[in-house]
Amino acid sequence: MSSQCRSLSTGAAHVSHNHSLWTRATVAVVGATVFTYQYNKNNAIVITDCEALPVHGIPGTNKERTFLAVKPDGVQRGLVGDIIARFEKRGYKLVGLKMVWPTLEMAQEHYADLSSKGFYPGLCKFFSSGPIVCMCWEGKDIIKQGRQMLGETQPLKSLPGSIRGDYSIDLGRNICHGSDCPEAAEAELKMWFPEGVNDWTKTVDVHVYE
Ligand code: DAT
Ligand code: MG
Repeated sequence: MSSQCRSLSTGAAHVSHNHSLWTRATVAVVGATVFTYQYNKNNAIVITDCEALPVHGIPGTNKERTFLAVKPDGVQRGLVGDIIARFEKRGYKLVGLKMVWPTLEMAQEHYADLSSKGFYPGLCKFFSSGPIVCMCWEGKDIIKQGRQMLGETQPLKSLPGSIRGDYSIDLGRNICHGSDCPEAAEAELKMWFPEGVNDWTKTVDVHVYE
């Protein structure tokens, strides 16, 4: 149950209505969270079900989400804070964050779509050579904007101002990963955040979105 659900459940407990006992099930939508509630014998609202956002959010809305990772080279070079700061300062919302040392099998699963490429074994070996920092970021157009902020796959083609354009030179040491489409974001977020993320409300969003 999300904290939003818990707080509505608590906050609404004193609301009183004249309904028959336990007979009415009603659905409310608060933000993107769907609640089903009933009135108990004291005419208090009781939340009976709370459907939180899926881990991949809602593509095409302000609750779109993507999977970004600082790869082993970015962690070794001390770029975690800088990369997080870029997304924070732009106004995006961090909803998931953790350090993971991927096994070779996890790397192979993550890059499964590239398994036919000659560089796949080396890519997976490097990706599992040390800890990575896994992030789930949320906001309008975050999948495409995240890719732009990362830069081109080939660092030498990445513009200054992008993460890869500022900090990398060689293709196999390009610092960061970002989902490239909604389908990839869903699969990658389900893989790296099976425990889910945090559906928190960012109060400054009124100064980020009009
Ligand atoms: P991206 O990371 O921009 O999504 P990708 O998914 O095509 O790029 O490839 C994954 C990673 O594999 C990429 O960040 C670096 C490496 N890679 C891609 N193409 C490569 C190539 N031709 N030779 C060596 N490594 C490559
Ligand atoms: Mg890719």
